[in-house]
Amino acid sequence: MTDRHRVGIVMGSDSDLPVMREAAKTLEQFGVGFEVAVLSAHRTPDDAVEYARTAAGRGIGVIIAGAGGAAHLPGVLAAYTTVPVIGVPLDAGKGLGGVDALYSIVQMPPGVPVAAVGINGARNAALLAVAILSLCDQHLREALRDFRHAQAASVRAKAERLTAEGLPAYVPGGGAGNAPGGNRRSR
Ligand code: RP5
Repeated sequence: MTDRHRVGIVMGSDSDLPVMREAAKTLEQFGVGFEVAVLSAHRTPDDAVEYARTAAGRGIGVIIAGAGGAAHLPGVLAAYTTVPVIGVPLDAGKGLGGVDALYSIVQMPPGVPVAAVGINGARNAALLAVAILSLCDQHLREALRDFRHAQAASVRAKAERLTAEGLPAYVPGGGAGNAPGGNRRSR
């Protein structure tokens, strides 16, 4: 990680951490510094406003804000800063499966935009943050390009193995030796 915190990862509850930590892991992969905070638009509104007002002064270039339910956090943060905000709609597990949060985040009225990724899309939010920061950072731009090349190579390798082994023998992710759930990942 770099010494500077360039991304603010914010979430409405610590119960959002299992999903939002994917954003942190992805930023670590690119060596992008970040800070993490739990703030709620409803439960700690003053703290959320203070966070947004002071973000630019701390050198934060992008805010990733995850929230579930009636997810107002990304919009409230965006209202108090011109730092770009990427909203991550979360499936809080007790509402409408994340569609509630998706609609809350993606349907910002004109004037104060929030970029929205898919439900639980914390990794994509981080990749988008890297892309935004890379506009003014050649090193990061090259790292993002290398990541895309490596990702493409990984997909091609799987396609080649599928062709070589045939459909009945092919096991996504490489077979039984993988960690649980590993065969679902294509990254
Ligand atoms: C939202 O309410 C949070 O972002 C979280 O996704 C959801 C549930 O929060 P907890 O009741 O688990 O604290 O504000």
